[in-house]
Amino acid sequence: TKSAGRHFHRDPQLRTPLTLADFEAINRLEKPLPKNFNFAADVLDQWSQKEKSGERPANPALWWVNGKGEEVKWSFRDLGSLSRKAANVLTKPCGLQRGDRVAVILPRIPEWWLINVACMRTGLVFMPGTIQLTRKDILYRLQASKAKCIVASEDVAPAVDSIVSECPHLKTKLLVSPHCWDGWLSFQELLQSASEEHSCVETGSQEPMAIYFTSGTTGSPKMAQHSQSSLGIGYALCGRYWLDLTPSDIMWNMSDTGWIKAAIGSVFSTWLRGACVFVHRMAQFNTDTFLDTLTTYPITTLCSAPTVYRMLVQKDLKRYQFKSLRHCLTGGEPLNPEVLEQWKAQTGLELYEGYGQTEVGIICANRKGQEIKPGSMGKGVVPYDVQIIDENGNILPAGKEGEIALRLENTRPFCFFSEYVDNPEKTDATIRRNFYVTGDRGVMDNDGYFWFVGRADDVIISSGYRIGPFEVESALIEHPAVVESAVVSSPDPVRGEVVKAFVVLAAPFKSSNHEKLTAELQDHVKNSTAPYKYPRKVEFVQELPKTITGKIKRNVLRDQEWGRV
Ligand code: BCO
Repeated sequence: TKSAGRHFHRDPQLRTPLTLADFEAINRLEKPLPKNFNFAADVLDQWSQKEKSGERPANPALWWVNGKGEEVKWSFRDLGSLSRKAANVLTKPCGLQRGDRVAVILPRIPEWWLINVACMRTGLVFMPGTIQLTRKDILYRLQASKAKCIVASEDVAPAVDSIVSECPHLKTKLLVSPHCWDGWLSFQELLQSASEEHSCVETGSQEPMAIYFTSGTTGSPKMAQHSQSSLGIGYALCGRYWLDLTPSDIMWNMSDTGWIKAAIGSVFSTWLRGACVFVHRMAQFNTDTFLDTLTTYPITTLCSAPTVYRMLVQKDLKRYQFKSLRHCLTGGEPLNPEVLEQWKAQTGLELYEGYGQTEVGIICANRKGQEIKPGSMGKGVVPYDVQIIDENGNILPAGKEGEIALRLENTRPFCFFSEYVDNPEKTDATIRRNFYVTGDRGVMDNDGYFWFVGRADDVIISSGYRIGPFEVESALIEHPAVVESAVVSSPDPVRGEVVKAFVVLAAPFKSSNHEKLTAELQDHVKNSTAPYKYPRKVEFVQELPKTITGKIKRNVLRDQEWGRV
């Protein structure tokens, strides 16, 4: 039944539902994209129906633990009713309207999933951010996006309060906490009294759904915008062939809520397949907690960054019995073949690496059942036509190194990001002739497997984080000891690569104790911008290599670090 305006009453029994087979066919480009699509109504509510009719096994939709004895288990039906209440919180007391942007900075707590689904139900644009963000990072995000609302936990609420006067577009602050704070609406309180009746918005397939901030070589992070279908339909085949999920599976993807990896592994792929999303709160990463969790809970499928596996294989894994674990995945940075071999030797399980980007999702993956070539990131995934190209957009033959690119037909693939918001130049710069260029270099072998070589630009990939050197240099220059700096990647046995800063000191600091000054600069960066970006290595130099026009040659320093000179 149609109600006022563009809102429909989405009773899943009254409309012909799209099936998982339909979503897969759309990904294979065998079926057109539907005009309208809403993940909450078209996927989650359908699983809720299947749960009710006994067509889905009794497996929670969300299973959250905090390691301190607290646990939350929601069925799809629970998720449905709670997210409808949350949707009413966002539209009524928060006064938000379809298309408004909402910054969501929460740790791994169940409310993050509720707010995410509530944004889908109301057509709000969800903008997740890690709780490592500092006041300066949050200010930039709120100003650049003109967000109308911020949903935050106590971890970042003081930082938000310190900059809120500089954000004229921000109307509402919603706090997720058992406590009340001055100037903030309380999510928990409002949720309790909210109605369960909510009509899901009929969103267009191409309507914006989420914005992810992503770092580049220059400037502040860009806003990569995704549509309802790029995230909501685009991972159907990934969930089947890479993650190998069924409704009986329990998937633990450890990624922080701020990254697209959380969307892929802890929302869209997993729920498209009707599997259970498992979450551990784990405020601070710890290998013992990690391994205990795998032995305690019947987790069948695990996804974590290669850095985590590098840390885990240093333990005696034979002491642990992962009773239910059957499928392990990794991505976000390159996996070294030795770690794959060690993990397999100690656990008997393969490690299936995938490769992707915030902008376009999963590009290459090792499909379950396909031969794994250790060190390779697998083959291109449907519907992408992955190629290695040169600087003029010509396809290079197997064995030749070049840029990893996706061939474009007449239209932009629906699973692509739609644009960098307010930045047409940067959006256009991703296209070279009829290719989308990833900015990564690689090689394809004769069997169609892709091998990662490195970034084509100055971006640093450390522990799975994408770090822009400019962001770290901008933080360093704020310190009085720093005249100028150059930030590059440097090899690291555990984190793959780390951030290294070459720093030219101001005269009064030249004779300072270097060890103390290093620690001071590291703390300074951690306070200025998200701490994961801090330079784990610092070297003080007299001058930086420059071009005749005065531009710092980061590549010279990077080559020096990687022994390429
Ligand atoms: O290692 P340190 O102790 O020296 O420094 C750590 C923290 O202690 C510190 N820190 C955090 N909060 C702080 C703070 N310092 C001061 N004040 C605070 N409030 O900062 C450093 C943060 O580093 P970290 O996050 O790497 O921490 P940790 O504990 O070593 O974690 C290790 C990993 C592996 C668990 C973590 O690095 C990680 O989660 N990496 C994966 C990132 C990821 O998910 N990437 C995927 C991106 S999406 C994508 O790639 C697209 C694919 C399709």
